[in-house]
Amino acid sequence: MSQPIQLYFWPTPNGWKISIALEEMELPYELKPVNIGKGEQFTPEFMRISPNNRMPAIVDPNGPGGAPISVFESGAILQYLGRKSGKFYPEDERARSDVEQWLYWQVGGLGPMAGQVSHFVNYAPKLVDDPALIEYGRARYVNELNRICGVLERRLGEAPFLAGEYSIADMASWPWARIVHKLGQNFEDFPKLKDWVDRIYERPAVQRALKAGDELRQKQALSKDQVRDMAKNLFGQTANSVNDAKSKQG
Ligand SMILES: N[C@@H](CCC(=O)N[C@@H](CS)C(=O)NCC(=O)O)C(=O)O
Repeated sequence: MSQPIQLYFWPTPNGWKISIALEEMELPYELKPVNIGKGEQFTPEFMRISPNNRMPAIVDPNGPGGAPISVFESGAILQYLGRKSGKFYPEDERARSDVEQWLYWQVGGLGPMAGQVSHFVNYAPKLVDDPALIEYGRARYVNELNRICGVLERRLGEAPFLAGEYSIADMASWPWARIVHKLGQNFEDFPKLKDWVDRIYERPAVQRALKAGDELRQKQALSKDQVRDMAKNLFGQTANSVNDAKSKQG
């Protein structure tokens, strides 16, 4: 009997990429919550699995050769799961190359840029007293995300899914794309993007993935004090601060 894959997870867009993939691929898994606001990403146990102190990460007890394997970085995890299941990551070289282009585009572009907008829209205003201090950074990332939404809109005018057929590239992009209206963008400007967001939302596996770990999610807007508390763990990290946090947790 194969043991479930352990998914080190917190309910954020990067975490949902992997719970969606596991549900779509029908791979048994168990959630291992990593409360990143409380600093659980710095424990030596977690950092052995994810040296970048970020979730998601997985441990597959039945990895290659039947031995356990751990994988960090959402793109690498999606490729691993796609190869393991033989689903949503085609073997044909042309089709695989299409998937990889859009997957890497997500992990190198959409994800980091949307993440920066989220910082400037959701957190920085509660951390900095003078709004003028954040305006340049906010506008830079909101504009870049707007450009990226334009790329998605053009692509989804040519094909129903990013790589033609539904794939791990859509699973990577969807959790960020579905919230761009909260990140300074207007869905009315991107109707094909909105239609693709809605079509994927309807998928039963996506619904199941959004429910998994839902109880971990903070439902109300965070107060200034809560943001300042989280900020101690999440923002302003340096090499030394990560080493210090790790040794305190160890
Ligand atoms: N490049 C990483 C990004 C993952 C990431 O940024 N995860 C965030 C949550 S969305 C995290 O774990 N943050 C913890 C921290 O900043 O210490 C991936 O694609 O897996």
